[in-house]
Amino acid sequence: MAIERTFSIIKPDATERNLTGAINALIEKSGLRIVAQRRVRWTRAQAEKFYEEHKARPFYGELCDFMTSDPIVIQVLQGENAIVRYRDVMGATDPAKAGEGTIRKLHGRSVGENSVHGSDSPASAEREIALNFRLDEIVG
Ligand code: 3AN
Repeated sequence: MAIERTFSIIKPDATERNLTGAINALIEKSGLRIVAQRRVRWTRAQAEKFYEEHKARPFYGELCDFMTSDPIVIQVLQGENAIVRYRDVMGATDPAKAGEGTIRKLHGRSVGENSVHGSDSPASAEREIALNFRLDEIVG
């Protein structure tokens, strides 16, 4: 299995509850390495661009409102099979359906306020990392 990079967001519902450290501990315990990290507040334009594939979905406006409501922590995670592995560490989109011990089961509040984002494919990971980090900010 190849070493991969994936893009992660610790969302506003989690930063607001001071859960950055608790979530990072779960990420690091899984063996994934945090190779870039920055706390930011997205503009509306940044959120709309990031989630443009969901533009037609009914929750798009609400999602962009939420993602700009408080600071977020954006990250690049690195490790073997990192994209699928981080999806496993996060758990299902709906925290009520997420497996025991996953970030969303432990900390998520609802399908919208579900504490973390992780890229869903190699193409998404590449796009999402490029939108948010310069190459020299990622130290593997
Ligand atoms: P995932 O983040 O698990 O890949 P997607 O790609 O289906 O989930 O959805 C992207 C994001 O949109 C989710 N993380 C979630 O925050 C939000 N979202 C998905 N479905 C809903 C919904 N029914 N209502 C509000 N927000 C939603």
